[in-house]
Amino acid sequence: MLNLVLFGPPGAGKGTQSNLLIERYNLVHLSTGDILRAEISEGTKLGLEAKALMDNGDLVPDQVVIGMMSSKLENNPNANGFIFDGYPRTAAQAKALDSLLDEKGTSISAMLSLKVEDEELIRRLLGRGQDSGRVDDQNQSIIANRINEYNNKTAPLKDYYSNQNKLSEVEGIGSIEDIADRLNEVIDAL
Ligand code: B4P
Repeated sequence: MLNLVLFGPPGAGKGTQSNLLIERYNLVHLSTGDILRAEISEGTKLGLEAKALMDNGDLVPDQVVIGMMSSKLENNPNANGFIFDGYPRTAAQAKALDSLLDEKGTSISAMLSLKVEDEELIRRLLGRGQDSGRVDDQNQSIIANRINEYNNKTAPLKDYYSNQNKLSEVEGIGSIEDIADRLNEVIDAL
């Protein structure tokens, strides 16, 4: 199985690139952000709990996202592999993912980490906020909080995967096609 963690700060292009990678490598796309937004639009209890945190740019509690991911993996027993987009975001989530995959007799193949500086992230997210209706994309202080959460809780995961020799850093500035080519090159060499 090919199991990829697509990593990077908010606005790095994880969702954008995931859509291209799932086509090329025939993978199942699991985006915790998308799954949580679906829960919100369906008005579930979980969605109601997550909404206030997400609108503020805070992370949703680990036990919520770990449980969600576990059931998504159960629901896709015949997948060729997965793209984990926006997951894991904390050390506890990374450990839980390793255990879940281990139970299925598989593991993470690589972490692809997109590098984009803060100024460009803010520009992209405010741009998306103009037509997405996403509350967390519309306000510069919420975006700053998301970047802060990323730097404090999520960025250290690069060490977690680097210690397993699984980290590849990829330049995330340029055209969407050029960035896709860079990712494909890393994946094809795995
Ligand atoms: P996500 O949905 O993961 O939101 P994101 O990080 O902002 O998305 P992404 O990084 O995929 O955006 P993209 O670059 O594609 O999470 C939202 C919230 O959910 C979190 O803040 C948190 O509250 C919660 N959450 C999610 N997962 C969680 C977890 N595991 N644990 C706890 N909480 C969790 O797109 C950005 C924009 O850039 C787009 O408009 C795109 O068109 C543009 N763009 C992309 N590539 C570009 C390029 N090369 N050049 C120019 N623009 C580009």
